[in-house]
Amino acid sequence: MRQNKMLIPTLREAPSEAEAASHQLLLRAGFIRQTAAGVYAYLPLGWRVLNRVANIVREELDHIDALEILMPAMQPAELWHQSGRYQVYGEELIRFKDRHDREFALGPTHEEVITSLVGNEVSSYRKLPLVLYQIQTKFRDERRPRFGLLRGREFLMKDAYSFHADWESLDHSYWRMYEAYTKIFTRCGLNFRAVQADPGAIGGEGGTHEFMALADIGEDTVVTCTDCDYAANLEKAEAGYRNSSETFADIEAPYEMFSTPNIKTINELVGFTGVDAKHIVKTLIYMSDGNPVAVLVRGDREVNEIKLKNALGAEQLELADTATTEQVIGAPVGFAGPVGLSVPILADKEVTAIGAVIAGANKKDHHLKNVVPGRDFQADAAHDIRNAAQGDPCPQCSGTLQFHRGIEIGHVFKLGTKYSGKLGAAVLDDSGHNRSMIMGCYGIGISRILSAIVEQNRDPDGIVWTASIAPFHVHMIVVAVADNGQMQLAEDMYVRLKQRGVEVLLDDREERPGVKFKDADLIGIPVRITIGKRAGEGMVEYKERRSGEQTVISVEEAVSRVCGYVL
Ligand code: 9G3
Repeated sequence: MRQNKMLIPTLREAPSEAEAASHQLLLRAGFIRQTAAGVYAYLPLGWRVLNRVANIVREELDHIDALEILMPAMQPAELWHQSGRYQVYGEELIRFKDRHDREFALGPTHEEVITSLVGNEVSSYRKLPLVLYQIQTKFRDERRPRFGLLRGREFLMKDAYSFHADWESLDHSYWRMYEAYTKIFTRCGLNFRAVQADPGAIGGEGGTHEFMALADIGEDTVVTCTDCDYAANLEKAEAGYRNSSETFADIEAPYEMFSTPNIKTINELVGFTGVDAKHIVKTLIYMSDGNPVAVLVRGDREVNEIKLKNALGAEQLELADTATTEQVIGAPVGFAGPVGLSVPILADKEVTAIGAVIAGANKKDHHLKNVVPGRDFQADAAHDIRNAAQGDPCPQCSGTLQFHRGIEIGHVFKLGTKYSGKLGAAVLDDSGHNRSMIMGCYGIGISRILSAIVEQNRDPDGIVWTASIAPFHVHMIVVAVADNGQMQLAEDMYVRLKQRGVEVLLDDREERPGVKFKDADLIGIPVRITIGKRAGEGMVEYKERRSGEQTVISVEEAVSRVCGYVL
């Protein structure tokens, strides 16, 4: 491809609103342009990379016998009414009416559409298992789209759905998809972890895994163990417990009230008493499906609201507002404690074995000390409802937990019959009974992967594309395009590389060499071949973008080295 005929509008500076490095670089290198907040156009280079990633996904999914289809983005609202999700999703679900006033949604995902479609077309268990996938634009009206392609409102996803007669068959497909994801992300050159995750609103029984690309810009927290393969999203990560040998002196002393004028937060209490936060109990009042519940965690811990919601089996969970909290504890917020409360108490497991602690007195400007859980109050239940913390013991081995930031690039779910039951996708089993199909669903954020790759593969000069998904394999630069000898050598070399399946971007622009080199570093094509004054001797400069290594070698040597490096 001749760069003079290409559209690669590189920029010296990124627009100020671009905060993430990948967002800045994809804009500056001329890969994408924003059309509206969270809505992007892919220019030729961006489109080429997007297709390289999509084709790797296709190869690996076709390899596990998944069938590619394409579903519509326009989804009739009736399907969402049937699944009961039309109300669950608020403004994030883009709704509109057609000219006949019929309601539609722009598809954020396709469980309803695919389940209805398969339900209509498949009725015998002999047709199962069936794994269908599409690579298609999704629409989610994020309140705060940010970081370019990392969190857009219109994005490219590969979403796959599997249909089974039994759980064993689902399990088989789930792990084949899991392995396919591992191959896909490895071929994309990503540093990723597969982590145990929480199914969230999508629901479904039997577990789910997220694939996380490690990057500081990532919104998720990935928890891994120093010694074993334990890995989980912080939403789900368990905190290991070691029976603390620590005993507590004068535990038989009764609790007693003491004055803490206007001391409301844990930090203020630590400062005022000199007692470490781990000997303080934090009491928070939550509304669980509208009913108040007191939640207790150690003073130095954070409540994990996903674990809490799962422990309570609540549909709706949120912190009680100030008025409700003050009504429940009979005192101002900040003096809440478990002793003498009239609402159910759910304690984090750690609190039940914590020994004598300080807690709120449920009385303005007062706390209690020497409170002993189990003696001075009874928790109605004890569960792991706290966030794991860096340095916690691993729940699987004697190692310790470490935190990383991660970008979710893939997610695999066991759905069970959550959608097939509601949308009537059933098959006759071998004894003639009608059974709802058992489903799995599997997503990859194709456009998000571009940003994840750039976050992990860049340097001060620009992007450093991995050969497997680079927009071109070779960036060929002619120093003096007016010099026939140089141009002729370039043309010959271009043809020889093309014949070997090497994709070449030939920079034949009337630009100063410095500008061409800066653009080449910014765009990040893996190999740069420079044709300059030694063209007459058949010598060219060969440079690898990633290592920066450069040498002057013969055309022949350059051709064979390029093929060895990029194919
Ligand atoms: C919605 C809106 C946003 C959503 C969903 C529905 C996320 C929704 C979860 C999934 C689960 C899997 C198949 C591919 C892999 C992920 N955001 N999810 O269901 F209406 Cl507005 O999409 N779907």
